[in-house]
Amino acid sequence: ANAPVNVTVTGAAGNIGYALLFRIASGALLGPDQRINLRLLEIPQAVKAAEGTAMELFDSAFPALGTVDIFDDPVQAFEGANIAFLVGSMPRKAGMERADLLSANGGIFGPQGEALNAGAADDVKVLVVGNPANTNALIAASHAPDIPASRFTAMTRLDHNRALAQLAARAGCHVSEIDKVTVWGNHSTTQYPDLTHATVNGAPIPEILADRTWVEEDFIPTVAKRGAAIIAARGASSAASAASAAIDHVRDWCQGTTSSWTSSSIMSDGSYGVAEGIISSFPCTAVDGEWKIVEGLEIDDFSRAKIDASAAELLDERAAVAEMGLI
Ligand code: NAX
Repeated sequence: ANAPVNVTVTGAAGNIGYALLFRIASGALLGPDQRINLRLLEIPQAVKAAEGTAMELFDSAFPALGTVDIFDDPVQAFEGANIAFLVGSMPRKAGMERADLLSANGGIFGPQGEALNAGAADDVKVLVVGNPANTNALIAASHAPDIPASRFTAMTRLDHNRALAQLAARAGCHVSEIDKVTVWGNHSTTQYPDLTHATVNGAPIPEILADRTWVEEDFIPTVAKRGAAIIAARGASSAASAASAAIDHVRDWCQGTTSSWTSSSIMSDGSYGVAEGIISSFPCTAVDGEWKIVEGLEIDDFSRAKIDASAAELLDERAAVAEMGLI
């Protein structure tokens, strides 16, 4: 049998944590035969709730689950981590200034980046889910000089999955029949879900793309604002779908992508005119444990403007955290 894999989950007592931990422990992440040791990080006030979740994990008698340890200190929680899900954060609340939002998250993701740098395993893979996810990932990466920046990623897989679901409904097909959809940019309302290259059962979709009213006024805003629609309906933000997307992201990263590509927020190398040094969403494959940007796609004028606008927002966020000394 393989050695156990150490998986650290921050914000373990929260809504996404509650959905994510049971999927990881059930084998959905690395298969039913890979033993996983869970390391849960919470703030001191939420440690007791995390202990309750750990009791339920214990009671589930998962064959793939090894140990479960709970910490309120990031240095201990990231010790030996092979995979880290950074879920706990300070998301924007009504009336919050951007500077307050970014500085609160700098206080979380700076120290977590340092702790990862100090103690994580050499092969550590980091997925930031906590918002503002892309810039939080940039902050963590900048505090971990010994870890390749390519190991810090942010989650746009939920946006990608939402785009697949919306297109499947429009095309009258199953999501599994769709390929070559991309979410570009920031995990925010400026994100650009791009259907230009999309196929259904291997065939392009010119009739759907010709319906610009649907693409521009229905599809794009529906995907970009889906989080708010879920809150309006459930009275709580997306949790199980976010956890499922987090599993999809890390599973594909470790085991390889199975479709032509998926969407992943990774450190830009300047591809497609997206400035270097921001963590932005691209069409990506995962091969041998590394994300690779799918190069050479044609970008039309509409897409160009949308990609540029979301990259500009990420550059703005980077400038703001740089000015505050957070990166
Ligand atoms: P909850 O508020 O239910 O849970 C967050 C948990 O994080 C809490 O238990 C809190 O105690 C803990 N926490 C806070 N600071 C921490 C720290 N410094 N170290 C460790 N734990 C800490 O939120 P939940 O619904 O689980 O959402 C978590 C995050 O995911 C939010 O930032 C949210 O905005 C973000 N999302 C990101 C998505 C994405 O697609 N990238 C989609 C879903 C979600 O909205």
